[in-house]
Formats: sequence, structure tokens, C-alpha cells
Amino acid sequence: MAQGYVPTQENLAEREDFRNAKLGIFLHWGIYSMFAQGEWYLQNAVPDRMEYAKAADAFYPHRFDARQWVRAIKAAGAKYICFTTRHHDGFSMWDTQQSDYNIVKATPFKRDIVKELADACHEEGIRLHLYYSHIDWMRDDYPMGRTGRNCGKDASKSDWPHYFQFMNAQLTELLTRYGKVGAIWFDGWWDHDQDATPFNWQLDEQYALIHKLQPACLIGNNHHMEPNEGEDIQLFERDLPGENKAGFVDKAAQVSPLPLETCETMNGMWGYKVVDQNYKSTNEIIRLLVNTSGKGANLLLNIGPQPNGQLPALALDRLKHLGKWMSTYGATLYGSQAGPVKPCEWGATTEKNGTIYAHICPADTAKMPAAITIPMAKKPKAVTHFPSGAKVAYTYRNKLLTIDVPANPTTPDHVIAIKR
Ligand code: H79
Repeated sequence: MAQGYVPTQENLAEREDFRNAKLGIFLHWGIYSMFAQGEWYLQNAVPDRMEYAKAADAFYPHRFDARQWVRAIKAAGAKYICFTTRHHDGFSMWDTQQSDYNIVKATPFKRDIVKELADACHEEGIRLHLYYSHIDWMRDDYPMGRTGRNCGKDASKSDWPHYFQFMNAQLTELLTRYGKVGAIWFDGWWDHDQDATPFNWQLDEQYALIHKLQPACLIGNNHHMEPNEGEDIQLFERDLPGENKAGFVDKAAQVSPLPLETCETMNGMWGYKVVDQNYKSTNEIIRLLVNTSGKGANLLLNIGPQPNGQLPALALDRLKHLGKWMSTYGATLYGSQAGPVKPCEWGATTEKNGTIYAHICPADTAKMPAAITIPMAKKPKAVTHFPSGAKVAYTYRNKLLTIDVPANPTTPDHVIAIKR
């Protein structure tokens, strides 16, 4: 058991930077991208994992340019990038010495993607987070759980101590070769959540190793539960914190005091899926971001890069328009906390330096409210439209602030600044 994890000062500072960041971009990219049916293709459709693995020999993303990705992402207003170093299919996107099933040994491309991305992030001044799968559908030593049962693995060869050592050796590479790593983002815990005997992932030991190598590195685990000791951030997959609309668990995980992050994808899939061009509109993405900020959480917004190494045109379009919006409205989100009114029908509130920002952005713009009310202990000092600064009429009665919404509000997000 964990014996009192005490985060270092640098770790606490990193948590604050993370809390203030509000927007990150998630990238799911691997050899699964080539099949263009999402990152679960091996588990969902391939009876022989060795046949799947042959795809590596054709992975040659000749248009990959880490700098271009990072610039487009930074221009969108994102403060960090979370990259899939190794997803459930077990393929490593860096020059690992722990397995030949990696980007340098097994592909004609032979370039260390994690290194190129890390270098570009560090040069461009954006944080890099590393997604790392606890599940492995390729290796026999990973003790199979709920998934990966149809890809031809030999369950009798499961060897947890061996696999655990393999993961820790890989994590050591990731945390010693590529400079500062903002976070390790674990995924796959739920593969064993129905075991008769609780599965021991030895997280304490693994987390201690990470914090020993990089004390500031934030640890998050996508287990859909309340944080374990040693974790620095709390993750919510496709959910606003505490809402449990994704239905992964019977009971919504309690929201902890740790910094929070909601991940969601631009279309319906994480890895590139050719038939899924159903991208959320820029306005929908803005609403999602406003609602996550209104919960005090970050939005980790996913893109599945193409097999040729480019970000899809629709994703680039969303990044561009998001960036335009953020250049004005980012000021109401970055460094903010959840405001007094939590995400509701009309929108959400954020708060920063004694100013509440009311974001009026209903999902259905035809349902713009005539007025909004915000509970406040005292009469506000000023109520203005953001960013114009124009005075906004209001009434304050019985500790309730009521603001009329104009007939033609600014869309997608009509913002009122309320000075306490
Ligand atoms: O990396 C992305 C996904 O591939 C991975 N996490 C994101 C960030 C992910 N895949 N699936 N899930 C998360 C959701 C998990 C679904 C499950 Fe189940 C429900 C796992 C256990 C119960 C599906 C149904 C698999 C087993 C039963």
C-alpha cells in the first residue's frame, strides 16, 4: 500500500499550471491509424494479432511534421498535448529498447516520433503529456482481462512480474530521454475491474518510480474511479466531472480536490476513422470548453491524425476557428475557477480575480433565455459585456443578480463580466 505520497513543491506548482491551462489536445496515432477504423481495430476485428502487426512494415507517414502539428495546436490556444506513446495494440511510437515492436525497428519510417514531438513541444513552449496503455493486446505476458481475447494471444503465457518490469523499463525511457514530461496518462485499468480477485496493478510502485524520475510529472489514470494515492490529477472520459453520462461506472466518481480533466474527441472515435467525418462544430467545441471550464476542469480535445502523418482537414479547421475565438475569450477561461452557477441549460460561469464571467451559450440557440440569474452575497461593483466593456443593465434583489439577455446576443458565447 502507498505510504503517504507527499507531492513535491514542483509537483504542486505543476498542478497549478495544469489547472490554469483549460485546453489540451489529445492525439491518438499509431499503426492502427492505417486501418482507418479507430484504435480498437485489433480487438474488434482481427483474429490474428501477428497479421495485424505486419502493418508496421508499411507505416511510412511521409507528411509527418511535428513542428506543424505543434504550431497548429498552439495556435488553437491549447497549453498541452497528450500523445499516445503506446496504445492497447502494444505498438511503441518511440525508439524503445524493451521491444522490437516499435516505430524505429518495425517500420520503414525509422524515426522516433516521441522524440520529434517532444523536441517540437519544448522548442515551441507547450507541455507534453504522454498517454501510456496498461493493456497490451500483443504481448503474451500481459495478463488478459476483459479485452484482447480474440486476437490469438496465449493466455497461459501471462506473466505479470515480467510485464510489470517491461512497463517500468519503458516508462523509465520515456521519463529520462525526452526532457520534461508534463504528465503520464494511464489507460486500461478497467480491463480488470471485474476480476473475481481484485487485480493488483502495483500502481504505488509504478507511481513512485515516475515521481522519482520526474517529481513534477503529473500522474493521471483513466480508471473512472476516485483518484488513488499517488495520482496528481483526476480524469473523466467523455464526462463533465461527476456527471457520469458516459456510463462507465454505476456511480459517478466523486470529484476530488485534484486538478480535473475531461477528455472528448472531435468526431466519434479517438484514432483516425475514415468513415467518421462527423466532427463537432466549432460552436459545439466552444460550448464543451466553456462547460468544462465551468466545472473547473480542463478539456483534453482529441484528434486522430491520418496515416500519412497529417492532421485531418476538419480537425485543422476546428483548431483554427477555436484559436480565433480563444484569442478573445481565452482571457475568461485561462486561470479561472468554476463560477457560482455550474453548467446548466443556458451555459456556465467561470471566475477569475474577483470577476465572474457568465457564458450564455445554450446548446439550442433558439432557446436563448430572456434573462439569467446568479446568486451573489453582495451587489456587484460592475456588470459589463465582455469584451466590449459596455455597461449591462441588471437588478439585484434578495441576493440574486438578474441580467436580461439582449434580443441579439453574441454567439456562440455571450459573455457578461460581473465584478464582485
Ligand atoms: O484511448 C481512448 C480509448 O481507446 C480508450 N480510452 C480513450 C481515451 C477507451 N476505450 N474504451 N474505453 C476507453 C471505454 C471502455 C469501455 C469499457 Fe468495456 C467498458 C471497458 C470495459 C467496460 C468494452 C465493453 C470493453 C469491455 C467491455
